[in-house]
Amino acid sequence: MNYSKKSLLLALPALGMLGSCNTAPKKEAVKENVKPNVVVIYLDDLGYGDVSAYGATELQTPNFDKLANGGVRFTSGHATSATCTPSRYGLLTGTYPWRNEKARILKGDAPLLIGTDQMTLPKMMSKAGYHTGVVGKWHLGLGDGNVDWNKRVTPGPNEVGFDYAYIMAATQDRVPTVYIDNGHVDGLDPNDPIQVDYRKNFEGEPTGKDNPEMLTMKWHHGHNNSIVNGIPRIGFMKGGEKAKWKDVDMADHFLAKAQAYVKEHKNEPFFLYYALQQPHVPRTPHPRFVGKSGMGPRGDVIVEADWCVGEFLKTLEQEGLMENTLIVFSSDNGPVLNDGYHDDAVEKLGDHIPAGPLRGGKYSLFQAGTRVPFIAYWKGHIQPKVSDAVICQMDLFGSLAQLVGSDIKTADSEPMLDVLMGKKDEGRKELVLEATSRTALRMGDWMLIPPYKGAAVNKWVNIELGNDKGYQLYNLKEDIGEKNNLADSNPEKLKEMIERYTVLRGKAPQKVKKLELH
Ligand code: NG6
Ligand code: CA
Repeated sequence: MNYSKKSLLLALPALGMLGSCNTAPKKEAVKENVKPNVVVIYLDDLGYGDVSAYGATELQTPNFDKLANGGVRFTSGHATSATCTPSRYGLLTGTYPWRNEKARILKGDAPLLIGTDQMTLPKMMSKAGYHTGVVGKWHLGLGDGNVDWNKRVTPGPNEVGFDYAYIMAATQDRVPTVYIDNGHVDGLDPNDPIQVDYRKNFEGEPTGKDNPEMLTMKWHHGHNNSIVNGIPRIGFMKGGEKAKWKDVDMADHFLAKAQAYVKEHKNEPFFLYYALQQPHVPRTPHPRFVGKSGMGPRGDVIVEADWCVGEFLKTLEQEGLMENTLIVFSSDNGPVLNDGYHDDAVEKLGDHIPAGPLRGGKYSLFQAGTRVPFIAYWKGHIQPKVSDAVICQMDLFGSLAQLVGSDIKTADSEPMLDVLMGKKDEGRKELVLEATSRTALRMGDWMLIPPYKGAAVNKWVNIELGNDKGYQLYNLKEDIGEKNNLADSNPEKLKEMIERYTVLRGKAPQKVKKLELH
């Protein structure tokens, strides 16, 4: 069904036609508002079990829940990958990230990963008549590999389909720690130019490694380069003092930009990708959220993100856009506790289980790596329901193309608008999932993890990665926690899935003789 043709609303702008005879009629005298707005709210490292509507009992997320309980709450919604960059690549290009060798966790000065000639979700929406915007975390590279941060940083989001882009380049723990407004570092003083380097420090500049006395947050692994706001980061940076973000204000800052975007574009169809930075490290709740979860900063920033979503929804309501806006809510990968800083995430966890019933977490081929909260909400158009259909963020491309009446397709995105809208329960038949360049296959209720060398557990983050020297086969319907490996007891299913995996990946799984210890 093409929803864009359903509701034709012609509105005469107030008084625009009533001017004196001498006043020429305004160019846009008649406005068409025929297409629903689309907002993708995307969290960073939010786990399947981090949302109360998904079963969290120790943490309350009333605003995430409002979407989950008032929309389609998917129990098998997947990111393409268990880390950020590839997942965002899958979401925005509608193609599997493992097709692009470079789709791995990027440094803050990495070149733009998406080709400017490549089809993207915002380009497709743009061609369908939408204004397109991104606010928040980017982490898909910028420039051509040799960026001068003191000039317009290009190519970037504007060159791959976003009319408006207010972003941080990579992650909150990576330099440059500045906001970028349509390619320009926001608030940059030309007399204090920014320099960024990921290989070596700038002479005389303090680092987390050498200047522990300057730190307000201690690093655990990695994260011992330049110090900004007392927090040691990944990568070295010099200059740009006035432009540096204040970590505790970041949530409010991005929220205000997302709200302003909505207000500015409420009279035209818009597509907004609102990419929050929480609960990725460094976890820096604004003081008014400190202590609110009883779980330390990780819980507090989830409460903060929930509040941001609530405020954002209020803006849609105030502007009268709720019935005309489809909201998709999800996360780029699964949860992690200690991701490189001493921030009490482990110590204050209590009874909370960020992965819910799933095994693994961020970086893992087990379910918790990629199976994340995934919600579609549209007041008056989507009826509340829980859907067990398998759906992937990559499928938003095809599904939104159906919504806006575009016939543009990508290699891997499946058009699933009826599934997204809760009208159909059959989702994807098969889905290749990725975690740090390893892949596995989900087919219906079945999960195949091929043999991989490498540690079974990443000892730094204390997460089971899914590596084993033999095949792993799980029936997710009966064994959501992937505890019973059925590879030996169900050789037919194993064979069928290995064959399918080989076709989809274009290569057979590797053989592994021995597992590495760490
Ligand atoms: C890792 C970082 C981790 C996080 C991750 C990216 C170290 C030791 N660890 O390399 O802290 O930044 O990259 O996370 O540096 S993601 O969600 O953006 O993929
Ligand atoms: Ca992430």
